[in-house]
Amino acid sequence: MNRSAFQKKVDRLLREQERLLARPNAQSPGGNGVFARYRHPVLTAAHAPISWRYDLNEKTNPFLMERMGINAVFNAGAIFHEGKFLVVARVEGADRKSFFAIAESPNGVDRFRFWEAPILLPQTTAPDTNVYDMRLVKHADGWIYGLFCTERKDPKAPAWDTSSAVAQCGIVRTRDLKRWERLADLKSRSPQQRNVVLHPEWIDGKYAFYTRPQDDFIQTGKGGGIGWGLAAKIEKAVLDREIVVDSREYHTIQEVKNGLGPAPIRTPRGWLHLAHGVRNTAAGLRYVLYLFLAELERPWIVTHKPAGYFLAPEGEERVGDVSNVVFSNGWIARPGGKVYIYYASSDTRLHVATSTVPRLLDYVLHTPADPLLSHRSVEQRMELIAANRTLLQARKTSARTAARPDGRFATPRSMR
Ligand code: M1P
Repeated sequence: MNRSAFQKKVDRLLREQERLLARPNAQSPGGNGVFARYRHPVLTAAHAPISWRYDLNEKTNPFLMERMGINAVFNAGAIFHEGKFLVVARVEGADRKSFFAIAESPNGVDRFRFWEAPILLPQTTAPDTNVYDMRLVKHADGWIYGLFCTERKDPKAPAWDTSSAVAQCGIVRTRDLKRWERLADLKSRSPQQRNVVLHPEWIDGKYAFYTRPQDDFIQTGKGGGIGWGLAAKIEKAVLDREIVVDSREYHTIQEVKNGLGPAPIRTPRGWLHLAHGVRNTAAGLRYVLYLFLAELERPWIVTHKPAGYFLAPEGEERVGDVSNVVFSNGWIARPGGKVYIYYASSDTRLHVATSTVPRLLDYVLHTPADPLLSHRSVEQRMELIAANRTLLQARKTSARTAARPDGRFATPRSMR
């Protein structure tokens, strides 16, 4: 039987997508020794299944048009589950609504493929207008939790204001990432909450949360900073008190605001954290990622924090729906120490970078902290230059002694 022109078009769509989904990824050359970037993003709008976007019935869609476009696939929570690398991505439709969908990969760096359908999130009595940025964490209580931002129109906004929203922390839990139970939204004293993360272990028999209290939807007001609070139970979690663990600071990468990324990784030296910092520029806000370390027994005490950013937008990452942004809410540490960092660029696509726990620890333990003053920063650099001067001189001397008897230089081993 001859395939109709319509069927051939469908064949082509499916074939082209298969090619994209099967595309191998490879580490980008170069790098700074702290982490490695990869050549291709791991998820984009084009990775969303054809069946989520097209009506494949010739009778109802004779022109084979994309009926329900996908605008972007970005900020993803991540977990290693039953031998697979899973991410729960923020998928944004052309209608601006975000939703969550799981994609899996056999190796964490390529061949990410969405499960057949997105997550249909159970609702509370106040339906979510929008949801985004889920942090997945396997808690010591045995459940896998997903904490995300739920946004609803601000009921107090005047009639002319159709933009102001109230952001709060929604909570779901699951055992298999297929059936989700919705719990009550987190209650805290802050009028706005985003970037809330569940700590994976009990603290004094309580659930511990990293928060980001704010006065306003966009502006932090007198709030801001990464907060910390305890709740006696998770089913109707209430934080009576929040303390600030990592505050925003004048003339730093987190001058305007900051927020925790994924749940921290337990290491022998402390809890390793990945977070985002935001500063203002003439071109708008700039989001970068930074790392810090906190005490194991008292996770609210930060012990080490390198100056500046760990990862900033680069090349094509700098451009997208919200340009000059990198954001991460998911990473996976494997038993051998390898770390897969899922970060999104410019609210448009998802990338992976890899490193290892020892390497990241070395970075946080031995990179100087922000001295907060330009001349102190120059002094730090002078120390480095002075230490390197001695080493570079020693290299020159050893290269001279390695010179061949005929007076010509032997090629150093490292350059062969
Ligand atoms: O547009 C950049 C990011 O803005 C928000 O992050 P924050 O609350 O820290 O400002 C979030 O909407 C996030 O999803 C988005 O990537």
